[in-house]
Amino acid sequence: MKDEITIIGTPISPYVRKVLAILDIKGVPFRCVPQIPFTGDADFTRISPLRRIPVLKHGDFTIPDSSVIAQYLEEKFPENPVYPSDVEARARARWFEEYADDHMGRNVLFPLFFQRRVRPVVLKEPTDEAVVAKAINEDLPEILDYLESQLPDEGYLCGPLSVGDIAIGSLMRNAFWADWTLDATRWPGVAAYLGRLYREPTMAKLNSLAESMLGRSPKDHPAIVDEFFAA
Ligand SMILES: N[C@@H](CCC(=O)N[C@@H](CS)C(=O)NCC(=O)O)C(=O)O
Repeated sequence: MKDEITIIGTPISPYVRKVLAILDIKGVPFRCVPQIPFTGDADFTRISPLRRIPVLKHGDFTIPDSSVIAQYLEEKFPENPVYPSDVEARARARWFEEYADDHMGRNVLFPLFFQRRVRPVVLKEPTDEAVVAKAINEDLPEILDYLESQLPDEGYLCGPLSVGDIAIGSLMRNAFWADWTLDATRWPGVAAYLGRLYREPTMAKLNSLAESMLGRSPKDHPAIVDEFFAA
């Protein structure tokens, strides 16, 4: 279909779930092609020069990068906004999105999820335990201290649920899938915040989709995803 939206990328990726969550919140229909990273061919490199997921296709238009896609979706489909209307709150939401995608991506996702799940399962390489230990003992505590200092007692980081919360919640979920546990006595605000976030219907739904794919062969993933979104 001419105006069909397709997201290329496995929902196991927090960057992919971020854009799927935005589409779901906005009620925009889409298809998802659950491509696994690190396996792209020359065709994929043409649409994603950094060979990363997600990539959005909207009719004839194609663009990579979750933050660019998120902004595009907000501008194309302004209903049910995920960027706050207040300028300062919007800047903060973009900051938390960037903090999650970049800093938490490098210091949480890659050392934990990549080392413990992607390396052994997808790349057939051993986990580097020193990298995992540094993330758990040094980088994650610093990140959680920062988030704890920024969180309100109730609600979300910048008022209503925003792209910043979606990015942080999506990324942290992958840490749990890498057998990490959050010390709720040391970071009670973060624990309560993630609890609230994961009870949001969109987040709950996408987390359960990704959980149903973990541990299943990649060749089963397209059928799992199609069935999930057809239901
Ligand atoms: N800044 C990018 C980061 C996306 C990203 O790093 N995706 C990972 C999967 S979680 C990927 O495709 N990695 C493959 C690679 O780096 O070669 C975004 O927000 O879309």
